[in-house]
Amino acid sequence: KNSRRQIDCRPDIETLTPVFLSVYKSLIPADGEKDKQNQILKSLEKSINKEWPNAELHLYGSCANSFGFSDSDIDICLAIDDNTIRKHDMVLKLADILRSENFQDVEAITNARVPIVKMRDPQTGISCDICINNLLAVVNTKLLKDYARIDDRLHQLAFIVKHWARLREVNKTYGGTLSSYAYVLMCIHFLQLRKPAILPCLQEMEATYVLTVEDTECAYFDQVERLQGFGAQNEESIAQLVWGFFQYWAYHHNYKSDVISIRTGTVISKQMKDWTRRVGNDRHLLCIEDPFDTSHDLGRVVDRRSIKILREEFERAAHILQYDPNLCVTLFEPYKP
Ligand code: 3AT
Ligand code: MG
Repeated sequence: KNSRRQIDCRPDIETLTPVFLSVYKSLIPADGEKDKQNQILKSLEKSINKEWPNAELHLYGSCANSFGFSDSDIDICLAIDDNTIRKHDMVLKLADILRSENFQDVEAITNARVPIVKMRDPQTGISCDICINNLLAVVNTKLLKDYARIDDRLHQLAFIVKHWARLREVNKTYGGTLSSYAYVLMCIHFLQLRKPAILPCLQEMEATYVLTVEDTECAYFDQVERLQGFGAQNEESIAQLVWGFFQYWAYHHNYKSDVISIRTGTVISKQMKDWTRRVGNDRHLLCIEDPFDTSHDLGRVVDRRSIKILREEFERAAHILQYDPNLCVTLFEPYKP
């Protein structure tokens, strides 16, 4: 298919860097956001410790991995060592506790892959999802945050991609498209594969952080302050990278055979993972390996219908980035059915 051929980037690409940077800046949360989050965490801790004195709360997801917008929800993990009560019952009990402490819109969601309690903090109006003992998510949050400290271009690219995905409505796992977490992994992977590389592969380096969570060993090099300037050999601007990211997912990714893996810093084969056929609801049409839970394909939610939508959106974005003079408007134009 000749659409696979390498095409040259539009000649005026550099004029777009300031435009992308201003979009990026408009999405970064203000300084006060962190204080609000910590305030919620404190009041929650107080309420929960009455019932479970040994419970600890951890922030995870975009409020802690540095990839959050100012209006992102807060994801909280309740860590508790108690084998006497099932997770399902714990979620129900947690919901009761929060209701009695006057948190708003409290709702226990027990039938999800990860059971959670949803609620809203009355003081700040911020919505929170609270899960129980999901420590792998706390560790992958730290990994993303550490990657973000190596090169600013990851932060910029991921914000722009997340913003695009949200407006184009391809950021809904229940609709068969991808989670924010999956998009950030796609950005990390893309920057690991630039030549010269903009990001290293932290899990292939000497491990300075090691933690075993539910029989999974999580190990990687986390002294990222020692990697400042890692990507300096590569001078690509954010405009070139956004262009390249969509070119890759529109025309160069091999959907038939490849799995992207930030754990190895390469693409690996579906064959090797035994992700070649549908098993249950997992179809493996777009494969993204979780960095720690390596049996988990973050693209598992993608089905026949949504893969088509996703690929059309990648192609749409690539086309706009290549040809559209008014690109910032069209690229981020809200999806209209
Ligand atoms: P938003 O800004 O809320 O869209 P987020 O990074 O908080 O982005 P999610 O709310 O989708 O992303 O997920 C919250 C965290 O849960 C992110 C990641 O640490 C973890 N997580 C999400 N999906 C998965 C998954 N399929 N496997 C493992 N961890 C996941
Ligand atoms: Mg979130």
